Amino acid sequence: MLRPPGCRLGRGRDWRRCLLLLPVLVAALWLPLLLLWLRSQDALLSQDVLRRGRASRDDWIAVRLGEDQREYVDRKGIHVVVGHYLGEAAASPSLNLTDELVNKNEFSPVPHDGKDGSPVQIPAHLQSRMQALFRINRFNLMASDRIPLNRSLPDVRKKKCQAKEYPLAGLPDTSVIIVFHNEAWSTLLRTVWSVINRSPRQLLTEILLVDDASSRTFLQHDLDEYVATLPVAVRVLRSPQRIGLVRARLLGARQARGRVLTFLDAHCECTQGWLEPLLTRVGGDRTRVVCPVIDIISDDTLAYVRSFELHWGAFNWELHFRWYTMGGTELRRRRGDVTEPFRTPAMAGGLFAMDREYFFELGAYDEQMEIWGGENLELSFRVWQCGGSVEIAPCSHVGHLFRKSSPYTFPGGVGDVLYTNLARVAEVWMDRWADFYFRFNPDAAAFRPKLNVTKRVQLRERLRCKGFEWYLDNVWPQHFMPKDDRFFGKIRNVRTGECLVKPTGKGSLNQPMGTAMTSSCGGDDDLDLIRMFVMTPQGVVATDESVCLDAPESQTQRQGQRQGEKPTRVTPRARIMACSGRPRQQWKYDREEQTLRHVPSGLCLDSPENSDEEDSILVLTDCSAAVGQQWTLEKVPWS
Ligand SMILES: [Mn+2]
Repeated sequence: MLRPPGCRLGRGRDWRRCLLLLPVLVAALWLPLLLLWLRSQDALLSQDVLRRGRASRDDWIAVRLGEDQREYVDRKGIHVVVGHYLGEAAASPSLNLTDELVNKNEFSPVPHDGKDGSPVQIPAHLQSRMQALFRINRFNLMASDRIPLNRSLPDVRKKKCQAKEYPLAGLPDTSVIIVFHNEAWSTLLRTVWSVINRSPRQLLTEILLVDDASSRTFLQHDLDEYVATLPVAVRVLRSPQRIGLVRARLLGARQARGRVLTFLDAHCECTQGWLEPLLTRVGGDRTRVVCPVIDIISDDTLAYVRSFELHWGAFNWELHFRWYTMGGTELRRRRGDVTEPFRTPAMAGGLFAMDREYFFELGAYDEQMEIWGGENLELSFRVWQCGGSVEIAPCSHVGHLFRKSSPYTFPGGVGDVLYTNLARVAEVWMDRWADFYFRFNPDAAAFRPKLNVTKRVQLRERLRCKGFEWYLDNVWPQHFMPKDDRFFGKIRNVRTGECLVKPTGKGSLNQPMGTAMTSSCGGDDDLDLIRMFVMTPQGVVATDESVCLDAPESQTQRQGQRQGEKPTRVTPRARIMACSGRPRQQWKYDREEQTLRHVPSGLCLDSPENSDEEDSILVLTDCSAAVGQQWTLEKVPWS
């Protein structure tokens, strides 16, 4: 029996000693639990992941990576993989690559390579060849070519998901549509085989491979011959000219015979049970657009790595897609059942299932969108604002090969293509927030006068879609966009005349975070987003990328509670951190005193005079009349 030392019951007065030991015992039992709880709180906070980049989009996600991918792992085991375009010159796929190399299909599987999603080890003598081949598709082509097309994968689903029954009888069938452009043979056909092997045959009407004008020779006749041998109907649809992702998907969708369209990228691997949750949700309500959880296939080793489930998709002030920690209401709503799909403000875009008729009723895609980028936000806004919903089914896991850079060429230039697409999204769907976008993103604003969006605006009117404000209020209430109910502008310290800025440094996550600081405010016409903040009626001081003014709880509590004891030496520093919706990020602005008071601790945000050399670092001190504690909120017009 467990008994504290020196406490032996049954010996007269010793019961008193036992009683004294009781609190110690209780504390000892609770300590590990408390530590666990604190860690989980920390993990919650650090799950907000995002990255600012000139032109990045969906090719990134928060992941918990395996042993083999040390280079990505931070100390919490969480990180962000970011895909971004290279400059135009660097984006050329033929850079130093001969036609012979590019057109050679070197697929030659080694029986156990990549088994169960394990990483592929390339022998030392092949390393230089491996690096040469890497440039073709911007992933480890040699590793991919060594993995059998039907490799096994781990079942990464939660236990409850694995146990869940999906009666197939009432489910709609689907056409799987895969667009490719100069894809590698092994990744394209591993995608196809993973669909064939892991989808209930009666639900899989066909697989449509849409070739967006690939030039590689093995993707022509060889591919046609190969797919004819497959046990599922697979058709290759070809576009003679490069038409881009949107129009290629439309080409596939128009040919599709299944009731549901399921879009996949050409470098995916579907895991056990991926399809049933998607079709169950679309079958239950055809206005639901349903995405799987997107896991990671490493571009270095082709290892399959499970990613987080509790993220939802949204975007930043530049309209770049981002994953953020799921909103509190949605978290609470599904606390009872982790298998429950959750709603997401936006989808990453590559992988989703949607009722075919609903897809066309809702306006399919904006055909004026070129090549790639922005179409995911366009569809997300349209679905939500026009009466549907976008959700993620946590029991459906599909791996996607994330690259660090794009191997594709962008006819017309990367910037022009992306900004034109995003400008179309803003102009049609975002109402006053389009003005905000163009005002603060001059690169995109240059394309605004050239846009012709008449047809899409007519579509919006015909479908009687709701406004963007409705979307923000109802679909993404945790958003950090400016709005009439909140302050938007610069937060200036009276003593220094400097303004609060978003940290440029990345924390252990690839996210702007760090000590809260001030720096030059710039002129009145200075619209640098680094100095722009919103302050909501709930007292959240937030800026782009969903980061918030934050005060470390442990320090502020020490400061606040130990009054009467000898004063603590720690002066808490204010921080900018992932928005969490927790009280430690709650502030109150007093218009009279011009103070920014941290609600839980009652301390004031201060730019103190004598803090060594770093006098722009902000701290929390007892509220006084100090001029360093005075702040002005300077509104900046945004629409
Ligand atoms: Mn992709």
